[in-house]
Parts: sequence; structure tokens; C-alpha cells
Amino acid sequence: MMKTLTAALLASVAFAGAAMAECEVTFKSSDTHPDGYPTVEAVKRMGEMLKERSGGRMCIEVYHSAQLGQEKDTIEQTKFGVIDFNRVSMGPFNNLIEETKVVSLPFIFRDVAHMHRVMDGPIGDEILAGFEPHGFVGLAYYDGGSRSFYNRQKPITSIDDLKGMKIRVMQSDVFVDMMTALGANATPMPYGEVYSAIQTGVIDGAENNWPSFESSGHFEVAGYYTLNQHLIVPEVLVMSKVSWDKLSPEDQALVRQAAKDSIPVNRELWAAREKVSEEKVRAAGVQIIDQIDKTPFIEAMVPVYQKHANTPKLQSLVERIQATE
Ligand code: GTR
Repeated sequence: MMKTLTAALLASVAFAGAAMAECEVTFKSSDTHPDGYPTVEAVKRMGEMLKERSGGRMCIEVYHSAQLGQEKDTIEQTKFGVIDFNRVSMGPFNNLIEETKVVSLPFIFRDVAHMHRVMDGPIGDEILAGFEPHGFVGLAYYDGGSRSFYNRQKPITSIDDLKGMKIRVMQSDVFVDMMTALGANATPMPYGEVYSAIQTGVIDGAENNWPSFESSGHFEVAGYYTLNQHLIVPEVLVMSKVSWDKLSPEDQALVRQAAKDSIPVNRELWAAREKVSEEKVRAAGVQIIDQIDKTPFIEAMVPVYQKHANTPKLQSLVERIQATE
């Protein structure tokens, strides 16, 4: 009796083990950043939670380092279900999904804590829902800190210094107009091309947060970083609607919950990485310009708001974000 029980138990353990090892479905997830970056690690963690909670049925493989392509192209592929999950900036969604423009407006958030309060609440949910009619299911926001200008030529201490400079921006009309309003020449291009474009002098500089400035190696070719913090653009994790529709409602709920549960993982890793990246960049001898009056930058953005928050719906979003304590 005892023997058969043990054998049965052993068999069931072996069976569970096999089930855990076998993924019925392995979703492809894209990220432009290298392995170890806070967004990459958060999606990996989400995959572990999903696997565990689905009894080993659903797994996620994260293709980091832009293995599946540059963000704009991966967004296309996600729409068609070739890629299941995609972790991208809101920026490259701007020309496709109008709600994303609002949170990409320069100085829309007072600071990162304000961004968290807005995106964690009903406004964040409303913007996530805006993805659905376009073929994506919005799942979670991750941290992307604040973005500032860097360049290879000189310290930028005021708007005047930016005049005529060629600065790379993400492929979004909001950012092109932002640079025009600052008197610079905007050069929209994929992230993966920026390093050599700065190195060869095709552009003078770009703009990004500490971890991206560091992990991309841009700090090796752009020796001046001005902490003017013009953008706080949340990162977003989306799923292809094509892949989503293949799931049962129960599995959809598991995906949604695992994505939500990966947010604190991302935030913790982000806070740590920001410090490490800053230290690395400073140690490399990059000149940091941190005494900068933001007011003229903020004032110059009036035409950008007028042009892009141009419907009652978008204006209302802007007002509600600004009114959020
Ligand atoms: C990073 C962001 C990426 C990408 C990149 C860029 O901060 O995490 O998703 O958008 O900026 O500038 O293209």
C-alpha cells in the first residue's frame, strides 16, 4: 500500500515537473535595451510569474538588444501578431495613438512622482485603453526617468546654446516640434543608429535618461550632459491584440496580473540602475551641467501643446494631468 502510494506520488511529482518544464506557448517579447536593463528584467520576471501561475503552460522569451528590430518596426510586427509582447517608449506610439502624445508632451509631469500618481490612476488606465482600437492591449507602465540633452560639442546652459544644433529625437512629431520650438534641428532616427551618428558628426547629440545614456554607450561620444529634464515619458508594455484574442479570459487575466506585478520589480531596478549609470557616466569624465533654468524651456513649449493637444479629449487629459496633485 505504502509502496504504491509513494510510486503514485513520485509519478505525479514527475508529471508536474514535466509540465513545469514544457511551455505550451512561448510568447516573444521585444526590447531595444540590453540584457540586465530594468525593463528587460521586469518582463523576464513577469514571464516567471506567468509560468508559475499557469502551471507551466505560458512562458515569455525576452528578445533584448533590439534583436527583433528597432522600436518602430517592432510595433508594426506586434500589431500583426508576429511579436506577442513589446516593451517600448510611448514616443514611437505618438503618431499612431493620439492619447500617448499627451504623456509625451515636454514638462507635462512636474516630476517622476507626479508621473507615477497620474499613470497609476484612472488617467493611466484611460490611456492604456486607448491602445486597444489600434491592435494592442496596454498592460503596464514602467519607469523611464527623465530625459535631458547631451551632445559632443559644448555645454548647453540655455536655449540659445541649442540654436541650430542637430539633435536626434525619437520618431514622433511631438519631439520634432519640441526641437523646432527650441530653435534646434530635429533629426528623428531609430535608437540603434544614434551612437555612430554622433560619432561621425551626422548629428551633434540626442536626449535621454541616465540608464539609456550609459547603456547605449552614447556617453563615450557625447561629453556634455545638461540636466534640463524636458521629458518624462513612461515606458509601456503592450501585447498584440492578435495574440491576446487567442487566450481564454482566464489566461488573459493571468497575463494582466503578471504584468501589473512586474511594475514594482521594474521600479526598484530602475532606481538602482539610475544611480549606477550616473556614477559610471560621471566617472568617465562627462561634463554634467546641472544648474539650468527650466522656465524658458517650459515657456517655449506653448506652440507644441497647442498643436498636439488639439482636441477636447486631449485637452481634457492635459488639464486633468496638470490638476493631479
Ligand atoms: C529609452 C527608452 C527606449 C527608447 C529610447 C530612444 O529611454 O527606454 O524604449 O525609446 O529611449 O530614445 O529611442
